[in-house]
Order: sequence, then structure tokens, then C-alpha cells
Amino acid sequence: MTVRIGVIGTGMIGRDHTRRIQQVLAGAQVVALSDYSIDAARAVQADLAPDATVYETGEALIGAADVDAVLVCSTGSTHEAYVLAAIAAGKPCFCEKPLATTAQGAKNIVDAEAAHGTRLVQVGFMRRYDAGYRMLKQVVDSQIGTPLMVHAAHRNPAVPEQYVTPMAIHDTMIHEIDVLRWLLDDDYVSAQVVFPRVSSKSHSKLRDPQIVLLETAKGVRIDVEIFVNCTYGYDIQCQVVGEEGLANLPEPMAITKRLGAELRNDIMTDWKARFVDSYDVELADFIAAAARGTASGPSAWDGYVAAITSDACVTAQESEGQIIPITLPARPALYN
Ligand code: ISE
Repeated sequence: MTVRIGVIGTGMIGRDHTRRIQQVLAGAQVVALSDYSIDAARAVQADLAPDATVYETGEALIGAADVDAVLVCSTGSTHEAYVLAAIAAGKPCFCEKPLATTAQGAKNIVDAEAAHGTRLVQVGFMRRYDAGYRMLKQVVDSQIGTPLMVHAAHRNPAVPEQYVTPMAIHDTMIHEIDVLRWLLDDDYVSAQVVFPRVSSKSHSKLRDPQIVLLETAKGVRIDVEIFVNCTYGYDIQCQVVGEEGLANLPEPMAITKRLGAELRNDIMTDWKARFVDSYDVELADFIAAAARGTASGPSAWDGYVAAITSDACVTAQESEGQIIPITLPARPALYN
């Protein structure tokens, strides 16, 4: 079966996913496109999906009879309405992060999917599909004993001028929030944020770097350094300390050079390149599940938990060092 996919939002990642479906992955075809800029949708149609229909609205695309499954790649504030419409239409839906911009929005999606009774939503937390994180999880699950601590870092060389302090959570650390829960098979119970000396690359609305301290239900302590103007590269670090050993996320493959009396490895600078392979694997997973009329992988529940945790982290940022409790509602049986 070929899954006929409609893509809402054809900017950067929507265009890239369209290319992936059309040129890299088997089992699916992009048959519909829409974007708030119809010209942008037409450009992707011309370049990548000449047989696709361009729709003026995402709602019309979701309702189209020949669309089996939907990719929501538009701006974050529009996600909730499109995902709810896809659930109402009974169509599998892949939604880029964030699932919704508020915890209440994510809860609305969880409630709608739970009422539908089977999974339809996959959230684009692609790190769970990264080969390095998967290797790390295998080792954490079986070799280093009970995990006790995690030291992680998420560094960007620079960020756009409009990037402000809460975005370090909502836009950047959201990936650690999801992947560390999955890695440890655990949930968070509290968050605290402390600010080291401020980098001179910060500005009045961005305090950088910051350290987020999370505690899990099983008692694991996690520190995540978020440093979005680190200047030297895009650098993702993750070390799990267990009772019997340590495990580190592998570095991305890079040529080691001996050159000019120096031993060198390049460090990536573009976050889009760092997890590029995992996007292929996550979408292949979506297509396989959509062919069966369902969804797998990171769920709406995971998107909801990420939203609740993000909110607590932002409150922690604003409360200057206070420990903010994180309380999760009961998990609907659908997500067990
Ligand atoms: C961006 O949206 C990402 O997803 C990247 O992983 C992150 O490093 C960056 O800070 C975000 O803006």
C-alpha cells in the first residue's frame, strides 16, 4: 500500500520531509500540500511533488478524500488545531515539535486521541530515532547498572536575535526533556534553573548560558547545560552515570586529521545536520504505522508531558533558583 500524505507547512522542515517521502523513503507519496504562503506550497509542488494538489488551507487538505495521513510542519501555534482536525478525521498525523504551545493545548489533543481510542499522533521528537541515542539506551538498559545521574549539554554556536530566555526551554531543551525521559524510562518530578555568569554574547532578553536541574521519580538527578551562543559549534553531550559505569552519547562521525602539528576533529555547526539521519528513520516509522491506520513512536502523551515539563522549567527560570514541582495527571490507558 502507498500511504498518500498531505504536508501542512512547506517551509524548511516541511520541504525536507516532502523530499524524504518523494525521494528517499518507500511506501508513501505526497499528494497534497498547503502553506500560509500558497506560493511556498507551489514552489515545493514544482520542485518535489508535481502530482500533488495545493490546498488553500490545512483544514481543506486534512478533509481531502485522497489524503490518508497528515504531516503538520507549520508554525508551532497552528499545530493544535491541525492535529485535532486530523484526529476528528481519523487520519494518522505526524506533528513536528511542539505538539502544542501550551500544556492545555497538548491535553486537548491527548483527550481527543484517547476518546478516539487508538493512536493517531506521532510527535517529531527525532532524537529517539538517532543511532547514537539508541546505542546509548541499550548500554544504559543493560550494562552500567542503575542510572544515578545524567550530565548533558545542548550548545548552539549562535541563535537569531529574536531568541529569548524561555526559548532555551521551549525550542532547545525540549529535545533533552523528551529524550532523557525515554532514555531513563522515567518521569520528572521537579525542575530548577540556575544561571552562571552571563556570556557577553547575551542580550537584555536572553540570559545565556543556563543550567537546568531535573529530578526524576526514580531519584535520578539530571543537569542540562544550555548554552546557545557558545560560538564554537553545535554540540550535544550526554553522559549517564550508573552504579557500575558511565556511558556517553557517541560523537558524530568525523574525520580525524593530523595536520600542521595538530590533531583535529571538525565539530558541526548546523543543528539541521546533526540528527539528519534520524529524520529518515522517524518518518519511515510513521509511514509504516500509518499504513496500518495508526501511529507509533513519540506519542501525544509524550508531547503533553514535554509541554508540562517545559512550563515548569520556564517557571523555574523566572523564579531565580526555586525548585518547581512537576506533577503529571493520570496517564490514559491508550499510552501505557
Ligand atoms: C531548534 O529548533 C532545534 O530543534 C535545535 O535542535 C536546537 O538546537 C535549536 O536551539 C532550536 O532552535
